[in-house]
Amino acid sequence: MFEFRGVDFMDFDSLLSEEELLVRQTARQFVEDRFMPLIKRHFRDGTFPNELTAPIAELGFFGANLHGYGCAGLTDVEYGLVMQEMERGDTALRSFVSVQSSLSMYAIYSYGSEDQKDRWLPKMQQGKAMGCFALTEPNFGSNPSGMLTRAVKDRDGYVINGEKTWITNGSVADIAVVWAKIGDSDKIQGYLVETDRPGFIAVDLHNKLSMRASTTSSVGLTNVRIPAENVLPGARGLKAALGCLTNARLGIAWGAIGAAMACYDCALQYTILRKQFGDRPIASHQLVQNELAWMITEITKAQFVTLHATRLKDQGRLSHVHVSMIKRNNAQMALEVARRARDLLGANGIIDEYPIFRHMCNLETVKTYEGTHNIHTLILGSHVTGISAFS
Ligand code: TGC
Ligand code: FAD
Repeated sequence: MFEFRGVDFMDFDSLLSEEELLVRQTARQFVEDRFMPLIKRHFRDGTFPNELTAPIAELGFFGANLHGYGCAGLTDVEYGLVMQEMERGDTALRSFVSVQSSLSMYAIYSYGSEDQKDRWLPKMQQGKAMGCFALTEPNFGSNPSGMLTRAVKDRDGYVINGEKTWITNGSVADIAVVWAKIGDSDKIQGYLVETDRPGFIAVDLHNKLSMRASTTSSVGLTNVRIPAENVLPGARGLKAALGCLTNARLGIAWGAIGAAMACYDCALQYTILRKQFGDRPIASHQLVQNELAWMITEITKAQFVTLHATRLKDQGRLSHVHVSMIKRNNAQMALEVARRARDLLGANGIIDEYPIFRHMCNLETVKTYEGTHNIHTLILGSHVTGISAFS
């Protein structure tokens, strides 16, 4: 309904290069022209617009900050700006791109053999093969080190048994990055499992009230045989899986800013137009201005800290604890912006003519996945005190 103009209170754009501004504009235009006309229907129907896979690939957004294998080789800031614009559209769109790029392709890129990279990365970049990242299990979410899935050495490969759940794009994927324990040991290893192998089944989870436009599946692995060359040679230990999460969490931090911008922008425009108590716009009331002032302050703080963190990553100086701080902060910030924006629209805040309630529902997931708010609190707490709350 409203045209999105971007949110820049403190000349944030002056910190971006011409190339970064161009990448953001390209992503923004794509979301505006191709995605926004579709999202309301897909959110209602609980479906993802799969026809956008090819255009997303053509724009170079899959694996955009990886180098070689046909990937665009964007900087981390450019990639972050793409994530921001995708989630300004909907979290499902950002998840679609980031599970493919930051989790699945990144796992192959960082831990795969040259053969694995040559086989999968060009196809994934072109959107001709989709990936998923299967870590979470029904009884092991925040604590993946307890996972029950096992890969047992067979003559010429491995046999995998286990169950994974809440897997984004599980039923869409051609290739699954599956994390499993080796034999009887507690050692974790990453494996590539083609989803057409006998014994692999993905069943979609329906009736979600959040992320309705995202495909989320449970994955069963029953005696799934894979050859030895499907082991991701560098993906040893939970640390390897956590490395992928660090990579994706940075994109989530950028994405949350996009969702917050969409909610703020909508609430600002609405409160200026909406009149109550005579001819005064509701934006003229002090209590309403208090909400808008809070939102623009929090969005602006998040923009600057996230940009700084991402420049540190480009320089190889970002730690996973820094990433925990901004994922935790930005997800919570965006959720709170969405809740306050929803309130400012009154009854109109609860219908899908406006994007706010949809973002608000999605952001409940953003607060939970890729490490819950509590888990990131404890990662930070452990770092600053030197005392782990996990053990
Ligand atoms: P812990 O002993 O703390 O760590 C084991 C080793 O890993 C290192 N490490 C990390 N390395 C890179 N990145 C990170 N984020 C890391 N966190 C820890 C650590 O230094 C250690 O190294 P070393 O050399 O000393 O061995 O491991 P723990 O078992 O105690 O677990 C810690 C905990 C709870 C923080 C971790 O398990 C965790 O982050 N849990 C949250 C689980 C999670 O985030 N799951 C996400 C699933 S994927 C998903 O949600 C996708 S949604 C995507 C979408 O749709 O967009
Ligand atoms: P739990 O771990 O059971 O946590 C429940 C509550 O207990 C939370 O509030 C948590 O913070 C709290 N809690 C747990 N332990 C502690 C503690 N030690 N101290 C304090 N509080 C604690 N996973 C994948 O592997 N791949 C995917 O692609 C993927 N996509 C997802 C998509 C969606 C839409 C959703 C909702 C989830 C997805 N997930 C995926 C799973 C996600 O990563 C997990 O849901 C998340 O890690 C939390 O695990 P859990 O849901 O089992 O919650």
